[in-house]
Formats: sequence, C-alpha cells, structure tokens
Amino acid sequence: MNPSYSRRNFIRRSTLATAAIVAGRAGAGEASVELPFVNGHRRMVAFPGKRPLILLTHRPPQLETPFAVFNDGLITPNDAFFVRYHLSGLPVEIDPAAFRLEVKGLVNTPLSLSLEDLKKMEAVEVTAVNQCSGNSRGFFNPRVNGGQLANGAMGNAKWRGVRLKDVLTRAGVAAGARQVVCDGLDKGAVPTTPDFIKALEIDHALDGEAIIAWEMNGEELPWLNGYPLRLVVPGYYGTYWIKHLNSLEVTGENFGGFWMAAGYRIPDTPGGCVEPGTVPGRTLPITKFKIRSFLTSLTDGAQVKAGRETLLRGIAFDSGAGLTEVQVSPDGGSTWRPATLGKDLGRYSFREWTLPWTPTNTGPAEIRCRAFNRIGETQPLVSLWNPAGYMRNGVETTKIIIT
Ligand SMILES: Nc1nc2c(c(=O)[nH]1)N[C@H]1C(S)=C(S)[C@@H](COP(=O)(O)O)O[C@H]1N2
Ligand SMILES: [Mo]
Repeated sequence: MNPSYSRRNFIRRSTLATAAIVAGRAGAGEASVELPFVNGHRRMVAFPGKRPLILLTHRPPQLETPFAVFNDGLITPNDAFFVRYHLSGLPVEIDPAAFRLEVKGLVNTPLSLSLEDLKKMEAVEVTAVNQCSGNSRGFFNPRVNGGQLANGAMGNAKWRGVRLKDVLTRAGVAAGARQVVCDGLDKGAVPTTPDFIKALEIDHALDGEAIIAWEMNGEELPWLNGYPLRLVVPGYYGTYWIKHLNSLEVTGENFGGFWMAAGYRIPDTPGGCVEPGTVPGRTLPITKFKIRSFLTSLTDGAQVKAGRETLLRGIAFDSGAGLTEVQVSPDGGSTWRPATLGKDLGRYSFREWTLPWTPTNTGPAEIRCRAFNRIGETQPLVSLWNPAGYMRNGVETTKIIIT
C-alpha cells in the first residue's frame, strides 16, 4: 500500500485507517487474479474502506470490482464498489463542518453551502448504475491504450442527496447560462496536470435527474467514492460523476478544459465507433450509457450437468430509456429465448434476469445474452471499436462445459 493512503490521510475515519494498515502489510499470502486478456495479471489490494479489489493502479487509485460480486445481488456493496481517479492528489483530510459547496458564475445569488445546509433541503433517492466509459476496455481488439479493465468498472447503488436542479434553482440561474462546470477537491501531483473538471449542459443539469449525493446504500459516501459529496448523473458514464464535489460554476460558454475538450470524446458517428484501427474525424463528448447485459451465475470454464435444470441469471441496464427484454442463447447464438425480468428497482438500476435451462448434449457450450429497450436499442453481436476503448457493449459470450 502506498504510504499516501496511510492512517494520517484518513484521519476522520478510524475504520478506514485500520484497513489501510492491514493493506500496508502486502506480501504474505497476497491474492492475485488473471483477467482474460494479455497482461491481465492483477494484484488484489484492500484500500481504506474497501475489501480486496482488483488493482489497476495505486497512484491514482484505480480498483476494479471482481465480477463475482455482481452475482451476489443487484446492489454493489460500498466496500466492493470500483474506484477510479485521474489525479494522484486526493483530498486527505476533510472537516465536514468546514466543508462548503460553492455555487457561482451566472447565478443571481452565489452560494456557499455546508453539508448541513444541503441536508435541510428536500432529499431524494435514486438507484443508479455508475459505469466508467472504459469499462471492458481490455477486451478491445485491436487493443487500445488506457486502463486495461475487464467488466468490473461498474456498480449499482442507492444514492441519496439533493437534486442538482434544486441547488441551481436556489442560486437562481441567470440568463445566458449554457453549462454547469463541476469540480472536486482532488488535484494533479504537479501544477501542470489539468484539473479533473467536467461540464453538464444546462438543460441536463436542470432536468431533475442529476443529484448531489452524500449517501450511498444508506451510509455516508466511502472516501474513495467521493466523500463528502459527489455528483450522480443517472444514465451517463461515470466521468460526469464528480467526486469530492465542491464547486459548481454556471457558464455562458462551453467549458474548454482538457477533460471535456480532449479527453472522454467519442467519434461523431452512429454508435460512436469507427473501423477498427482508424482515427475518427469529428468527435463529441461522451454522454449516455449504451445498453448492456451480462450472465453472472456462470463464468468461463464452469461445468453444468446434462439433463439437470440450471437457473441462468444475470443483469442488464441501459441509459434509463427502459429495458423491455433480455434474450438468452444457450447455443452460441443459434436460438434465443426470452428471460424473465426481475424486480424493477428503477430505470437507472441493474435489472435482474433469469432463465431456467436444462442442457441436453454434453460438451462445450457458449451462452450469450442481449438486452433490448423501449427506444429500440440492443447490443451488437460483435463489439464496435473506437480508439479510446469507450462504451463497449457487444453481446457477451460465456464458454462453459456440459458434463
Ligand atoms: N473528483 C473526481 N471525480 C471523478 C473522477 C476523478 O478522477 N476525480 N473520475 C470520474 C470517473 S472517469 C469515473 S468512472 C467515476 C468513478 O466513480 P467511483 O470511483 O466512485 O467508482 O468517478 C468520476 N469522478
Ligand atoms: Mo471513467
């Protein structure tokens, strides 16, 4: 464990400090995993407030959720939720009494809100998936640069906070407003590193969907998921979900910072893809999730018995348009059967699907699944490609053995 995540940096939270100290004794018996692509060897490391997760980088912390967690339940536990930072200068000490969220720029009344001020406003809850744009990037073929993630840079949680709209309305959005520029407490290790700042279109910020959350699954936000406040932008890729949020600035022009103007851009083409290996012409900022589904009850290499019923189970989600169906193919895509959708936890949540299946012939088998939604979106059989490795959503295949 890197010393910068030691006790002194999590001073408010003695339980986290304990975890950091335990993790600091890395070495003996440390677990590791092999992700299913070249150079997929990863250590499992427990950061403060987290169980051992798949380590991509220490500085900045980037941790992936082991895929088995998604079969345990529809809500991803806080201690298993993935972590992604761009900058190594994380906040190391936050006094909740002194913390302020500044609301400034093109507003009638600039605000400086304490956590108490926010908690006196109307609180709302939403169950929503947070997914990194680069989730599953390690599977891109041809390979692309960037964090080589398997499918664990996503998670589903119940978030509680105030509507972004209500905070902006309290400040009074002035005429000519175009975007809301959102910044958190983290900084680059050197001053030349562009600060991680993202902008939402003003109409989006005022549509009532995004929230400023202080609670995740009934507990205060884990430090590494944005304590004490984070933006939750349902249906949008995680890049907009600013952690340690302490500044909202309403602007009259499009924000030109690095992470909007250069980073997190997708080809301006249908589906945001280009021919594998080619460079796109025009690009746009990434926005909403593509629809996805996964089998969670069986993983590659699993064995099932011929003649015995197996319950196939998995998860699906989209950008909030509304899932209509999940289909499962137990025969490598030759035939597809409708699965049963589970309880609806809200349109931004993971949705469970199940399908009882009795395999007949012994030997290897490929199980596939694909989701559909109200606006006609589904998953391509072959994953699409773009140079940054974003938005992967092709039909997943799980290779099992029937014995
Ligand atoms: N302050 C801050 N917020 C941030 C980031 C960051 O680097 N700094 N990364 C973003 C990205 S790209 C993702 S995918 C999500 C990840 O959220 P998590 O770490 O809570 O899982 O946080 C977003 N919010
Ligand atoms: Mo991300």
